[in-house]
Amino acid sequence: MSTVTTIERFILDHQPRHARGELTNLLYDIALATKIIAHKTNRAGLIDILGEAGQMNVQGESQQKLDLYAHTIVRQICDHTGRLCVMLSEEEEDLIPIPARYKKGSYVLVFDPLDGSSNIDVNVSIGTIFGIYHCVDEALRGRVEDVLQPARELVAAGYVLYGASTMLVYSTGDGVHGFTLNPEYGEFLLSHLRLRLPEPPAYYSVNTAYYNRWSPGVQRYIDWLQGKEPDSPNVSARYIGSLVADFHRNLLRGGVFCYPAENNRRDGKLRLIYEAGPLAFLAEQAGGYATDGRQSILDIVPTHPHQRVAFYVGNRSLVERLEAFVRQEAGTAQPHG
Ligand code: AFP
Repeated sequence: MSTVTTIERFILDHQPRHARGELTNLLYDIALATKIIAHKTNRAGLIDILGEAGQMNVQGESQQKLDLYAHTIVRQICDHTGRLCVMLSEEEEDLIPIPARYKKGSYVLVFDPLDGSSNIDVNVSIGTIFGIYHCVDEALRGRVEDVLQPARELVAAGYVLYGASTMLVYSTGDGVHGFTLNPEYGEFLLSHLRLRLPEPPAYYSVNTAYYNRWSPGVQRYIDWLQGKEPDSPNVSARYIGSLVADFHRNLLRGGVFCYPAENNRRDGKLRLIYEAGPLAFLAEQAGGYATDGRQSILDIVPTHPHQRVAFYVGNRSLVERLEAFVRQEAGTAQPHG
């Protein structure tokens, strides 16, 4: 029988020698929270049978929207363990402080508890995204400065995909590793060691319904992806509309995911700190690249916790080509090979 590696074992084996175990335990807390979320999302279709959101279910408990439920689970599992100084969630406008009655830790957790939640009702894959930073000043309790760090400073990042099976994919800066939840044991087991974006890439992913809202440079880039230029790549289109699922597919098959800025939405739709940043970190760890069109997502210093950003991520060859089209549009084009 081949060796089975649980996520707990893997995280422990891969922590640096000087580690105090705080990050290891935080990653394990996140894995635990997402196992609980996975259990709940798997029962999502039963809500119609067992009770609508806002009503009492058969156990007499009030039903919660799943994204709020996921937010609460992560928050409750992580707020009292002494590993965090502050949290930021897509589901809460304000920073989430660690209550004064609990010990404060030295890490910062940013997360989107359930991304793609409009897909829940139609049984399409959804996901949780997370990023972990060191707090800026260990002597202080969490402040906004702690979450306004560029993604290049991430200590770890990852996502959990609730799909045909549940997968946790993460990196602490030493490659990207994937674990598949075995529902019989309730354990994440190592299934994908050192993921790399394959070449040549297979897919491009973008919502072409918004074509008329994009700048001419972005339109020309999408035309290029669609095979309209002599040097177009040979890529096929796939778009789920669920960021984690689109990113995951492209990570395994190679490709580029695009969510451009639009005429009426100059900063795009996706969030920098807890969506684009962590996925950009993973992409670079897998040999890829992420940009807003002008600079690496990893170098953007956020000015607001819920800031949005245009987002292109995937194989470096495809993503850098977008930057070339944008430069060309700005009239500062470099000759492209
Ligand atoms: P929802 O959470 O509203 O479903 O949005 C999902 C999402 O934030 C991200 O997961 C998708 O990549 C993107 O939006 C899809 O947006 P469009 O529907 O505008 O293409």
